Amino acid sequence: MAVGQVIRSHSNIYYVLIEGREFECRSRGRFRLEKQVVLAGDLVEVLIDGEEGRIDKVLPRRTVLERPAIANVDQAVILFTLREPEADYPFLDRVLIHVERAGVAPIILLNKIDLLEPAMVADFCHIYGEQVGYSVYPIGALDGLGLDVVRPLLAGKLSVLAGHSGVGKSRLVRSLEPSRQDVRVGELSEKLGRGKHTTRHVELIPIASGGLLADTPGFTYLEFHDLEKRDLAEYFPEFRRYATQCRFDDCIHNKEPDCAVRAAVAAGAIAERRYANYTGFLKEVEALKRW
Ligand SMILES: Nc1nc2c(ncn2[C@@H]2O[C@H](COP(=O)(O)OP(=O)(O)O)[C@@H](O)[C@H]2O)c(=O)[nH]1
Ligand SMILES: [Mg+2]
Ligand SMILES: [Zn+2]
Repeated sequence: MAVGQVIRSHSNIYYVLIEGREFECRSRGRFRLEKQVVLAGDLVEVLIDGEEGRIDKVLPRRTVLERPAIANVDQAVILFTLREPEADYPFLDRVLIHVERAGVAPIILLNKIDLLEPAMVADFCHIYGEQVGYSVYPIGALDGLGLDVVRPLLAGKLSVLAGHSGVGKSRLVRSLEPSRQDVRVGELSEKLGRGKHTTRHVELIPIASGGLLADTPGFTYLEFHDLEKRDLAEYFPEFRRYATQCRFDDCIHNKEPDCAVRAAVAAGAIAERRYANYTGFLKEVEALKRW
């Protein structure tokens, strides 16, 4: 019996990576009866027979991400651009909340720095790195800029790529793993199939320098289900140190008097755009509650 990780599946065949080798596996018949789902990223016990195998057991999942459906994701690598395509800060802040709620650690890669003035890069790193406290790395996936810093962050981990269509996710995969020129760049494949019964194809790509990468459509239409208004601020880490100084203990930093978070926004210690997204999300949470 060996333990491996499911890296993709195709009509009841699961491709399982065991010590760097790929095995074609079927799941035990009983799984289908029990409606047990095997996800990409699942750690599984496999009975090997030559090049093939049978999945006997799915090991407990550390994390489960829905949309895209992947188990045991260690981190989300969020690609963001300021040009081509233009910055979409509400989307970035939304994805950050989504991955944090799934218990997945985010890393932000500011891509296409070849198109940016250094001051724009510095400004972005200042807000999301220093003020908010995330790990932010400026890169250029096309020319391989900054990728030597990124490689060690991926080694030994299952990372899911997130970001709008066109930000360079597929280009990054190809730059990190040149053997995968079959990964299509510059295609709007992510726009296809919404609302239809097309299965979203999930594939985990092994990177020679270590780690698995999922370049998978998803992270769209993220809503704040099961989130309380008072809990939203938890996902804005830069609010924390000010929130303790608000006049009211249950301040949600919206319209309350003597709110230290709003004062910090006015003083420039919290980015206005982050705060604007926060209040926008508050309204969404409220609207969902009315249902
Ligand atoms: N200038 C520039 N273009 C890039 C960079 N990275 C990716 N691109 C281009 O951006 C376009 C979209 O890239 P792609 O990887 O398909 O984006 P995806 O939709 O996120 O997978 C392609 O034309 C890429 O060549 C970069 O660092 N600089
Ligand atoms: Mg792509
Ligand atoms: Zn407050």
